[in-house]
Amino acid sequence: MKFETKAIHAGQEADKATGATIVPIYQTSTFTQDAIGVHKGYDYSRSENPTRTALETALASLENGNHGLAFASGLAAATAVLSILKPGDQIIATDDLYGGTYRLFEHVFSPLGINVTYVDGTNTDAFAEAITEKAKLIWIETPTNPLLKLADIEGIAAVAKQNGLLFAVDNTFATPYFQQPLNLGANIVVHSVTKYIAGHSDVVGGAVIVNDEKLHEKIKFYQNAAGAILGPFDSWLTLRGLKTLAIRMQKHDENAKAIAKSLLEHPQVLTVNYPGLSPQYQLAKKQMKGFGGMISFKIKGGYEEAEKFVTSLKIFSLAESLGGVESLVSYPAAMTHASVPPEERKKRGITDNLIRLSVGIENAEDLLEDIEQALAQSAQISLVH
Ligand code: P1T
Repeated sequence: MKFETKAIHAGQEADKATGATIVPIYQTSTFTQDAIGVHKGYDYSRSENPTRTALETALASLENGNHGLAFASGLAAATAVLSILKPGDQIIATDDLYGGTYRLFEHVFSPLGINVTYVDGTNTDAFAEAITEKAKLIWIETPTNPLLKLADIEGIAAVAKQNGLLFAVDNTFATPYFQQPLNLGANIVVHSVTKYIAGHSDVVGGAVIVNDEKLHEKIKFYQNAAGAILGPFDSWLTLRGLKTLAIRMQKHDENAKAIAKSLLEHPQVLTVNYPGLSPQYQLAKKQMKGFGGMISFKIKGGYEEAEKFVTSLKIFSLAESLGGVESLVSYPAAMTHASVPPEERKKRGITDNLIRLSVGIENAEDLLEDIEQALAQSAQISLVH
């Protein structure tokens, strides 16, 4: 089966009990047993729930993996992966990351003795150079949040393999429609399903997809033992969103291409970060089937110009998150990456004039017009300065 068909059918057979064509929301905490320990495969919804199983099966299928696990958020999914580490272990991670992932590394796992070394993810050799005898896991985002930098998945997978490390890829920005890290040698794929996978800004959820049986067993054990599972209704909403992932991603991609191009040509814009216009374009072409719907750019000026731009937009909402059908704008320094200390932000290029767009699937001309008028408003501030 091809991607579009799997998104609609994998794990989503007609309901065995009733024939319901669409997977029902099994809104139940527990399952009645015929005798002690005799049941129909489900006993308690933290351990397993049929609606969640359908989603987990579908996600595994789309990432070309053997096993999927769904969690209460993207960060809960990341936590479940990190649970396989022990005090003293080292993680090597890309230095451009979602601020919440950085916070999880620095303020939850680092105090437990799990240390993270950050490297420039665009430089594959940097991963090899950072490895100590304590290294256990390489963790990357590609494209990264918020600077849309790329890391070479195949190259880093080779480094991980040579050194006996596990390799996890947060595939939230690209989605399996555009990039399939397990096919390129990664061991673990992580998602914030809150974003493109669910796609309608109405669910917070996460997922982990793996091939290896033992790894699956460990993470599934943690899922049940720690309990941050995705509930039945959120699993169902995510399944519903997933059915249109392919067609949504095509439109996100088409709209973002048009917007990135127009930003690049605009005198009020200094730089544009977008895989399709990046110095890493060849790598993007090699490992991605499309560039996605995310763009970040530096506006001429500083905080005031950026603020004027984000508050002048009429169609784009000023909001955290990304990947929904509606366009969003965010200001990383004070929103998604506020948990990264100011000096670290500066070092990493998350400056006061950086703006991030999650380009939705509205009409491209409407979006271009909206950006044009907001840039004109921002230019007025520059004139005053
Ligand atoms: O919000 P949550 O579902 O827990 O997912 C965390 C997460 C993980 N990985 C990436 C790449 C992410 O972008 C996120 C969440 N990001 C935002 C909320 C944001 O606006 O960037």
